[in-house]
Amino acid sequence: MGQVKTLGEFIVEKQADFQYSKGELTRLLSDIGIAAKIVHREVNKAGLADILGETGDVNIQGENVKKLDIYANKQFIAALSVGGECCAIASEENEEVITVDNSVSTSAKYVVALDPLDGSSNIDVNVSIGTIFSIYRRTSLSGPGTLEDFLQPGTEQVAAGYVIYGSSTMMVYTTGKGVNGFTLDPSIGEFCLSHPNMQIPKQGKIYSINEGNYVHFPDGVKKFIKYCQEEDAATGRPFSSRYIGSAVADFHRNLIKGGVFLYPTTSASPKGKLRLVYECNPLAFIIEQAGGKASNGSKRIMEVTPTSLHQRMPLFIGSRDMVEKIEELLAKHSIPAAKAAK
Ligand code: AHM
Ligand code: MG
Repeated sequence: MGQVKTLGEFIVEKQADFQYSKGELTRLLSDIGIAAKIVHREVNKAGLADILGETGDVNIQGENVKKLDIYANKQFIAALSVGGECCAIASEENEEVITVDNSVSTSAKYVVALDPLDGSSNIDVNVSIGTIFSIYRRTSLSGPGTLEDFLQPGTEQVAAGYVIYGSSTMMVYTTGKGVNGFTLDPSIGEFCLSHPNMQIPKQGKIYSINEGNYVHFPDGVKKFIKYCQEEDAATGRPFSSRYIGSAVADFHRNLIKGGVFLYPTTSASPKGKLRLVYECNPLAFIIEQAGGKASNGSKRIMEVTPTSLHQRMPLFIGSRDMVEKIEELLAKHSIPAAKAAK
């Protein structure tokens, strides 16, 4: 076996890639790694402890909050607040931006947006869940960060990543120079580089969508589903349908094997379900760095300027050829606004 490279070693090594880097991003990523290990520990014993189950509270999205969501939220906020590199945090669990206001962080350059524990419907049933994060350089000049710091298009992301709490726990991230994956070795408590330079196949054979919503999908999406189910030797169709219902887990599988994840508009979620700032954008940054594509159906996800923190967006993300096929079918079968209004 070759030499093991830990996440800490890797991050420090890569610091040299950034001119003028003073190590702030290095510390920020390390802090996220530490919080991820703590959340991993709790997720792994969730079935044993009284931590499992719903608190009865409803979060700002109107969904029931599970206890582990709250636990994970606290851990990430604590890790990012004490590190001194982050001047504001935005979380799916908090309606407002959390400003980090202490003597160290008034000079902090970065803001972090995150979904501390995504895949809430899978927490209670021992199915993979994840954390998603996105790091921006602040646009405000000094003091605690502001809402505006988070309303930057995804193209401005400095780093983004996710942690998947699956059959093993992994952290996958990018700083805009490719994508690398680290698997947690619980025996030594370290994330170890296991998936260097991850690349998604240009054409995949998996499509991931909650097909129960079929009747509510736009026609272009319905056509794409039928396209995936047709027989065609040249493209290897029919494709496989795989849907876990945790965006991180569906994304991670498709990143490795090739495939596409779709969360279109539905009548229940007319603007899509996933959140632009801390779900769509970080995954979009990763997929592009891995050679794939992320679209809202007509536009590159990372070029959409957010107008609010918890804004939702349709998401089509994965292998390049598959996302382009969806865009083509949506363009062909969408009803022009004027005609639809009649
Ligand atoms: P959450 O933030 O409440 O966990 O919701 C996001 C999740 C994603 O992980 C997943 O892709 C999607 O919701 C599944 O939604 P659905 O149950 O409608 O298929
Ligand atoms: Mg979520």
